[in-house]
Amino acid sequence: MNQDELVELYRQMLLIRRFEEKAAEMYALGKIGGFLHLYIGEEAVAVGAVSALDRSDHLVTHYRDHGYALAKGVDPKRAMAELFGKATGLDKGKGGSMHFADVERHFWGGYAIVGGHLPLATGIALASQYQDRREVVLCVLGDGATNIGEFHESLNLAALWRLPIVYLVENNSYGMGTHLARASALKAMHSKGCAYGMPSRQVDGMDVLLVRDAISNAVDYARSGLGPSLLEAMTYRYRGHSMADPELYRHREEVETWKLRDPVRHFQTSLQLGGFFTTEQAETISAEVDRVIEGAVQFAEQSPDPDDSALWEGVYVEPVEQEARAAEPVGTRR
Ligand SMILES: Cc1ncc(C[n+]2csc(CCOP(=O)(O)OP(=O)(O)O)c2C)c(N)n1
Ligand SMILES: [Mg+2]
Repeated sequence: MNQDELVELYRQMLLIRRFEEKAAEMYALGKIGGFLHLYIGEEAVAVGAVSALDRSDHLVTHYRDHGYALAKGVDPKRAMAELFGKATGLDKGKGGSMHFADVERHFWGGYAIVGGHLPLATGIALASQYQDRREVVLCVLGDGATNIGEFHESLNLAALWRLPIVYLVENNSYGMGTHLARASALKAMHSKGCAYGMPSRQVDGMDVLLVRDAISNAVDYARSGLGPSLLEAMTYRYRGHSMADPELYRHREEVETWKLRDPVRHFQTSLQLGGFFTTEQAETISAEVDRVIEGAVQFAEQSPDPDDSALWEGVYVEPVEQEARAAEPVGTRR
């Protein structure tokens, strides 16, 4: 990677960190309602993984989705507006935190049902293979989702049909308030891949370049027609499961120990030591990111609420639209 690309990875991680901090603040002020699952502490996983994709590759993830949306290039203004439930949001204010999506960027969500998105992601990979598009799917899930039936059904078919998909488990040790040692028979999530004969490995999820490297290899493997892989990024969420979590299941010391390896600070230090940027340049990036976040909040505040009639929009696909889509030649269908 060249200097600009490295600095861009840093900027994206900082953008996610500040976006999430601001979202927490806005939630406390009552400007954001519903659920809010923050990604603070896990930034290196999304940024490293998405940087290994081509623009047309597909991304499907679970409800802790803000970081992935921003890494895939979603406009922070539209993301913040979605949290505020405004008409200018990514889903016109009707999806909220857990359902970010951006069809243009092949970012298909944001799913609230644990493991429910795996068959969808696997289906997108099947479509890519069937239509010979050479687009790879990155499917992100939590450690908790590896115990769900859809995980096993999806990995089985993906391996059987050699589908172009990479399953990436974010192992943050917990599913809500339950430690994975109390929920999973196997402690290493990637070892579950051997049941389906697919390449599997663990990677340090606090190091953006290591994540990027691991995902790049898996993406190349998938794109060349060899099939799926299962990766496990070891990471940690600094905040509770959601904003409503009193965090009675873990000790403060555990959180503090993980913070010592903070992915954003760690990467900033590496870049400075490597001579890729100076302290002044880091400060300039920080100020720029702050401006973007302030702009996003302003945009969300000033945007209109959805009209009542929006309740009836986007519920069903019009039959005419369906027919038109079916008539498109194979390979151009969306
Ligand atoms: C099928 C299903 N069961 C239970 C829930 C409630 N639930 C929401 S998040 C969650 C924990 C998932 O943990 P993990 O997959 O490790 O993701 P993380 O929150 O750690 O990122 C559970 C059990 C749900 N949303 N869907
Ligand atoms: Mg988890």
